[in-house]
Amino acid sequence: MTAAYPQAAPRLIYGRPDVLVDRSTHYCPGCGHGVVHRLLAEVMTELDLPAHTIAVAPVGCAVFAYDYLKVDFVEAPHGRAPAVASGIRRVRPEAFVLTYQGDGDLAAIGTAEIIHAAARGERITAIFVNNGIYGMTGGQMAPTTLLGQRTTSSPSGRDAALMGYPIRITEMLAQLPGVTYAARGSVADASLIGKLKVMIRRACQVQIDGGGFAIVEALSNCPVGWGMTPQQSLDHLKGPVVAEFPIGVIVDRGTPARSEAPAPPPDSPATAPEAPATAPDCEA
Ligand SMILES: Cc1ncc(C[n+]2csc(CCOP(=O)(O)OP(=O)(O)O)c2C)c(N)n1
Ligand code: SF4
Ligand SMILES: [Mg+2]
Repeated sequence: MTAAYPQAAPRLIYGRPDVLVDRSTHYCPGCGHGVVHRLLAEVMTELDLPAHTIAVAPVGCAVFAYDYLKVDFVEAPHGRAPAVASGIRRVRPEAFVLTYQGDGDLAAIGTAEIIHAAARGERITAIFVNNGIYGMTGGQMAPTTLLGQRTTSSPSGRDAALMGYPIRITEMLAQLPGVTYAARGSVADASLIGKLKVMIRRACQVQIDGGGFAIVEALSNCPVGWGMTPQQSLDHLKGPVVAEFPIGVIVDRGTPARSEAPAPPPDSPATAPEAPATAPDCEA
């Protein structure tokens, strides 16, 4: 006869958030997009956001994000997610508005849209997945491609004299007073993924608290576009990629009441110049 031992109640230590659809994705093995989807699903669930969320999907490998996250989605033309999100913000002031873009999408064709959405201090949360390449279209050079990196459109490696330098666009955006929060994390290992989640959570909380534009750049891997195994691509992320794109919070201006004007940058005059008493003559 076997003795009956008391059984401890099962403790769930890892589960799939309901907002993450239970299906296979189209992403290549080892791709970082799935990790970022997972973090978003966890954060949205923890902050009770899915029912109030309107997300904007990019054109790029994450174009099918709407098939994997169970929230309302709008599909934007390539690069235009911040403009679409700004429109959604105006007609649905109560919604939680999220954009998801790759580096070709956000830092190349959509440069104007992201800069002006940030300058306006749009109350949206932007997730920027920087894998240093145009993944979807076959691995062409992006503005974030490293110097020396071989791509299908820089087969001998990116040459600064011919192709310019990589753009740290998150640092550029962080200078704008409309940007409440800007940070860069990475999917390179479990510890960094945990830190990236904290950043995504903060970027979502900023919007909930009535702050301005919030952006998190996630350094991600594209093993196929980089011509590497998944493990090699993670090592590459931790080496040359992070050397060019440092990880950390770039700015966190807190979340002032919406009625307060955003703080002026440190080197600008404290007050705007006064408008002239009379309108200048405008003779054509
Ligand atoms: C207006 C327009 N221009 C160009 C394209 C072609 N195109 C589709 S995805 C893409 C680049 C995607 O790269 P990225 O945004 O970095 O996303 P990834 O696939 O790397 O995640 C381009 C140029 C398009 N679909 N629409
Ligand atoms: S091409 Fe790159 S970014 Fe696109 S799914 Fe494959 S690994 Fe991911
Ligand atoms: Mg890309």
